[in-house]
Parts: sequence; structure tokens; C-alpha cells
Amino acid sequence: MIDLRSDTVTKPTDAMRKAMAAAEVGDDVYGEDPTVNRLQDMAAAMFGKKAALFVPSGTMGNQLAIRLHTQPGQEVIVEQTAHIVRYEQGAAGALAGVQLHWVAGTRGLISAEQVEAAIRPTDPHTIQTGLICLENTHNSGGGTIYPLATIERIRAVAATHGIPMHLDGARLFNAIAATTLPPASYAQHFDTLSVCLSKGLGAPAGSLLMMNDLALFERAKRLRRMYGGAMRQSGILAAAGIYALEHHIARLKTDHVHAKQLARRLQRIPTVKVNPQDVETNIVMFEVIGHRLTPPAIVAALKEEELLINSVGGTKFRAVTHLGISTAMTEQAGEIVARLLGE
Ligand code: TLP
Repeated sequence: MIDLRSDTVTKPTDAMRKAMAAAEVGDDVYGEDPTVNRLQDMAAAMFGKKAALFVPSGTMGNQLAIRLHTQPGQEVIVEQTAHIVRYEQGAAGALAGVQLHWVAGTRGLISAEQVEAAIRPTDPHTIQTGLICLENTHNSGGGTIYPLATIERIRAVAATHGIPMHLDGARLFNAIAATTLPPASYAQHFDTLSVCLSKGLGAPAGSLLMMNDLALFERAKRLRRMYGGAMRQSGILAAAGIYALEHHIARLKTDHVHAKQLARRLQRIPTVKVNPQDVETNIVMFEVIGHRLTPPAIVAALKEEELLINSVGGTKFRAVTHLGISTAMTEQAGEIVARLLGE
């Protein structure tokens, strides 16, 4: 089976499993898991932040950040197809009591001018803007990388209005691998950022929420407990994270090459609409237009041919490359789609 549904499907490699089995552990609620502590210190140093908190998922990282920065009744500015909008089960409203102010992005990216226009005036009638969230790379945008200059401009607008910024960096490592920019060059513009170890980096679980403000960090630890995310001997998972940070960042470039290769092949199929130039990292978003099969039928037929791809709404599909996908599998995937959709 060639599984291109997501980079979340990656399984720990043998070497990663060895590191997990050998991990020294303790009770992390007491702060006594040496492997979790090592991972947190490592990540904080890598991103130039004072503190990092190991959390079970990217969703929890985002939701802790939203809760930390806002008051119930406030509003969070976010791009309209962001993970926080689409895939977190309304948690911002349900758990933090805030509403999301959607801004329409271009391939998931929004501009400083759009952010400026979305910030509410401070008059007594109007809802108050509590936070700005960006996503880099942008999942629904097709793995798009935020240009650093855009982030800088948005940060300047946010600073003028005294509004904090959070980065959903679930796939920030893909942006780092693609641009070779130092991790801190992105991180410096955000009050909090979360990064995932369980996407392209191939760890089985875990994300890190990072920040400079140590009072905020203490609150984050309490909220993690409230949200059910305080774990015990989680050094077993943290060891996988350390292994991933040490060995799996540079190889993400291979996934990017494979994604581009797949997009180029798909482009030759008449019913497929895709622009290989838009493929900046490991996500290929494409549309199938004017084919007799419905999107669910296409997904089912591809599965019969041993290829898993997600339908992501309307005529859109998403294929994600990762460490379980070789060049040969990428080629095979393109041929399977071409055969099914008919050239
Ligand atoms: N994304 C998953 C699905 O939930 C859609 C995927 O297959 O891509 N931020 C971004 C940008 C993400 O893409 C994801 C996961 C998360 C946060 C949440 O991470 P987890 O699944 O660890 O909660």
C-alpha cells in the first residue's frame, strides 16, 4: 500500500524504536522525566526560546496557546482554511470561549494589510482582538511557506496594536528544511509557537509549545494538566522526538522532491488540475475536474489499486509525501492515478 493520506501515518523507524526502548524515564508531572526535559531544552535552544513544553498533539499546542493569550469573548484572527478553523473541532470556541475571525488567504497565506484590516477598533461596542495565529507551512494552502518578510510585516502590525502572535508550526520543519533559514528566524516573531514531531519528522506522537515568557510557561503547564495532556513516563515518546530532531530534519528535502515529482506527473493527466510550481514542500493539492467518478469513488478506486489519497472537499484531493515513501513509490503513485483517471 502506498499511503499518501498524510505525513501523520509515518511509523517509527527501527533506530527510533531503539532510542525509545533505551529512554531513561520518570514522572513528568513531577518534572522528573530526564528525556522529556532534554527534549524540551533541545527544542527551546533550537528555536531561541526560553522554554518548551512537550504536549501530546499539535491540536493541544494550538489550543493551549489560544487559551493562554486570550480572554473569553475575544476574537482570534486566523486564515479561513487554517487547521485551527477546520480540524480542531471548534476547540477555540468550546475551550477558550473565543470566536475566530477568518481572513481569506492566498494558498493559505494572509498579508499584513489583511491583518491590519481585521483588527477590531478599541471602542466599547466592538469585540476585541486577542490573538493573531499564522500557520507555516500551510496545510490546506498546499504546504505553502510563509515568506519571512510577510511574517515580519504582520508582526509589526501586531506590535503596533499590542496583540500577541501564535504560530501553528506543525510543519515548520518543512519550511526550515526547504529554506535552510535558522529555526529562530521564524520563531522570533511569535509569542508562542507549536511544532509537531509526529508529521514529517516521523515520531509516533508529540508536539512542543515554545515561548519566552516564563510566567506564561507556568500557566501553560497548568492548562496542559487541565486539558488532560500532562503525561507520566512520556520520555518514551520524547526519545522518539529527540531522535527525530537529530536525524530527520534534513531528509525532509527528499519528501519535497517527491511531492514535486508527483505533481509533475499528475499535471499530465487531462482531468487533473495542479500547478507543480505551487508545490513548495511535501503537500500536493490537486483537483479532478470533469471525471465521471465522484471524489469518494475516486478515493475508493485508488484504494483498490493500493494507493491511499485523501479527498479534502469538493473536487480537491491531497497527497502528502513522507519518510515511508520512496522515489519508486512516488512514480508508481502517479501511474496509478493516471491509469484510473485515464489519459
Ligand atoms: N493535520 C492533520 C489532520 O488533522 C488534518 C493532517 O493530516 O495534516 N496544525 C496543522 C497545520 C496540522 O496539519 C495538524 C494535523 C495539526 C495542527 C494537528 O496536529 P495533531 O494531529 O497532532 O493534533
